[in-house]
Amino acid sequence: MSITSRLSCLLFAVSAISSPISHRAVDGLNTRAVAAGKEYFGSATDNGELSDIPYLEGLSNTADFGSITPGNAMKWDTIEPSRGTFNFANGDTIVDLAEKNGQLLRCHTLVWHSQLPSWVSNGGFDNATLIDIMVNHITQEVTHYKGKCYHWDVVNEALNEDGTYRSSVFYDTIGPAYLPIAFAAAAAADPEAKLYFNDYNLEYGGAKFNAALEIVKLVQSYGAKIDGLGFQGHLIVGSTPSRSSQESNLNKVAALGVEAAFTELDIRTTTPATEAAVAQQAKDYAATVGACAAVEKCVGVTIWDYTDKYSWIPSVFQGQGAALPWDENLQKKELVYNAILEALS
Ligand code: 9MR
Repeated sequence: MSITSRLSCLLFAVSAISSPISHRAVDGLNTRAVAAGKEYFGSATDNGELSDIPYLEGLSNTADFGSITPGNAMKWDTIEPSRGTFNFANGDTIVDLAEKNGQLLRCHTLVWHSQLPSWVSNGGFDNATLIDIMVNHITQEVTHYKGKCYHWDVVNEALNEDGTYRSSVFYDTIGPAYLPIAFAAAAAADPEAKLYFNDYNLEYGGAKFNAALEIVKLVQSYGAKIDGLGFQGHLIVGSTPSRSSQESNLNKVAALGVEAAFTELDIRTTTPATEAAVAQQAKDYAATVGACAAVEKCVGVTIWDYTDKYSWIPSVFQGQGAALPWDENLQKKELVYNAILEALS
């Protein structure tokens, strides 16, 4: 343990002893993040998990989580499964939970090629009609959640790995203008929400990251509001970029006058995880969270659920997982958890 972290532990212990019990600060990921000048440390969640009471208790612990993100409840296939029919029930459940717990909400996501109903992707709409459909979807959803969403992931995963635009019904029909049109519609429906473009594999720098910076500039050039770039942060143990290179990426975002956040952080490994892998994972979490802590414009970190029990990884990457700071039995991985705490100090 470093001298500074020993000092802060000592100071915490002293202040805990000298404070009346009712005012004793509880140390956790979110309280540390806020003490470090960040806006929150958060977790994704999903409706099906909320009946798991021990899970729910952990998620609702605001010492660790000051923000939650619906993993699926606000996606197009859930919200508007057929044209003009809106189903806000699952999203409302997550909103109510955040309100009850006093947590912020990162709302996710309005325009994405995936989890998009086929009436949109295969509708054969012309440019003007698809713009109407997209703007209507955004307007209805953002208006429904007006005042509830601290952040909105307005457009998700618009890029290929080489930095070209991903083919999707939106890009193929409307062209790159679908991005500023989407951001303008979201801003009109809720001027207070912070609006993000969100994508994965931006953490490595390079072509995809540079293209994400160009998207920020594109939206700005249309005069539409964009507030932030979301780094999803689906990383790999042992291949996570260094803290300094992640800091340099975050500084490039800040130079465009917008903020940044890690929006879906998890760091996967081969399962079962070896002791060496967990030790490396702790360092990789520290590199990423530490980079955010060091750059003022990085406002917060969200992990993509907090426990391996509900991680998406094993279903998509066979033989991979153990990506989160809590294990499948909802037990904290002390090494990883403490490394994040320390990175926030
Ligand atoms: O966590 C989500 C999982 O439950 C869904 O099955 C999956 C379907 O695509 O989406 C997951 O969340 C994704 C997020 O919305 C966007 N970035 C990648 C995430 C992991 O797939």
